Amino acid sequence: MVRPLNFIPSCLLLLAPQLPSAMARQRFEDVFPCIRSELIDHITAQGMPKEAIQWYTNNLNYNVPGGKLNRGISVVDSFQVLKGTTLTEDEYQKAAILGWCVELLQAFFLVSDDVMDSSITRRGQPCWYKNPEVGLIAINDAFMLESAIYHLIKSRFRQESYYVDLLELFHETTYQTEMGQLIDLITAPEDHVDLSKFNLTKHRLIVVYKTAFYSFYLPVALSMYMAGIPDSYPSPVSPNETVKPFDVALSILLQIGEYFQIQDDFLDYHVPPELLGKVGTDILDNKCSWVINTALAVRGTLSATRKTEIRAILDENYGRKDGEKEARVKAVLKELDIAEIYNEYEEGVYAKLKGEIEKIPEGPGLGLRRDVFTKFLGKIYKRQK
Ligand code: GPP
Ligand code: MG
Ligand code: MG
Ligand code: MG
Repeated sequence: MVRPLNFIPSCLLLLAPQLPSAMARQRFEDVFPCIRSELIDHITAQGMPKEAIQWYTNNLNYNVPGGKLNRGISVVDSFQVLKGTTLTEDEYQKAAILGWCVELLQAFFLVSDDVMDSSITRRGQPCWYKNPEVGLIAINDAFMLESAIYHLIKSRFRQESYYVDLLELFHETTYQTEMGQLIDLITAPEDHVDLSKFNLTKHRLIVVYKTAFYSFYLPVALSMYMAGIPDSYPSPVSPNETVKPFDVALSILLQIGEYFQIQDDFLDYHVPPELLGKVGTDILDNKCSWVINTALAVRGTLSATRKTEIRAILDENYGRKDGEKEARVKAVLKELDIAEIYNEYEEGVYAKLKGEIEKIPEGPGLGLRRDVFTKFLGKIYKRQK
């Protein structure tokens, strides 16, 4: 494989203040082999047989590095913003290791989620458990991906003052995601449609717990611990006020996470597969998505007769594995002008978040930086895929 970026000396990489994203990605990807070696060396030193070492290597290679890596890379990006000056090689390595721990957590979730959802493919290949030799061993493989996080954090961060903060954050985030998974599984089973279980409040709860804590808050909070951001500090613009930076970050990032998922739900329904890069299946799959919840909510503005008719159409046609039924649902969504409601939502949430980010007090010392959030928001605003 040709990898031209390897010809750039690492001293030049260190000097570059803003790496173009392909280079930043390559540099992050290049840390994965070190992490894999450390994990493999460890189980080898435990005296595990050759087959187990090979199995674990396959597990790591198949499930960890093949995704978009946005979560992992955002640990590094946020740390860079908070630190404000170019990272040393050691600082880069540490941030990247925490980034890969987020990717390991994601791999643990996805390997187990695919078993629970009876999914067929993931990241363009069969789901891990679908490989005939794997099957339900995938459950143990998922546990090992999770345990790898704590092995790496111990080996690299045991001496740091924020070691316990990292552990608690990973544990709490995992628990929150499991709660989200629970409500997702019992609200929208694929084989039993019951729209009376759906509403926008439930949707928000599922999204925040199942996705936003681990995808948006976790990477930023990790970088904040690494950067030494204190739990609270006097506001640099009005010193009588106290800033609680982790609370501020949590509030903004959970909202960004919800916005991101609402986009995902809307694009699944609205964008043709040739533009989206995948076929949207939320309607067929009985997903508790923003689109169906919004449709159920706006029925309130229609005449009583049309309201009843629309509810009957949705009850009969939503979540059935049938293209004609899906088309009937889509016709109702068009009638209700879900696309217009989405545009209004997007403008509103963007303005609200921009306003909240601008209110973060910034000073010359160590503290939260608005740029951590504006970067996230800028990347997703008006995205089409
Ligand atoms: C994927 O959601 C699953 C998660 C984000 C968290 C899983 C949590 C566990 C504790 C296992 P999904 O099933 O809605 O999406 P996809 O279509 O990617 O499977
Ligand atoms: Mg799934
Ligand atoms: Mg799922
Ligand atoms: Mg989706």
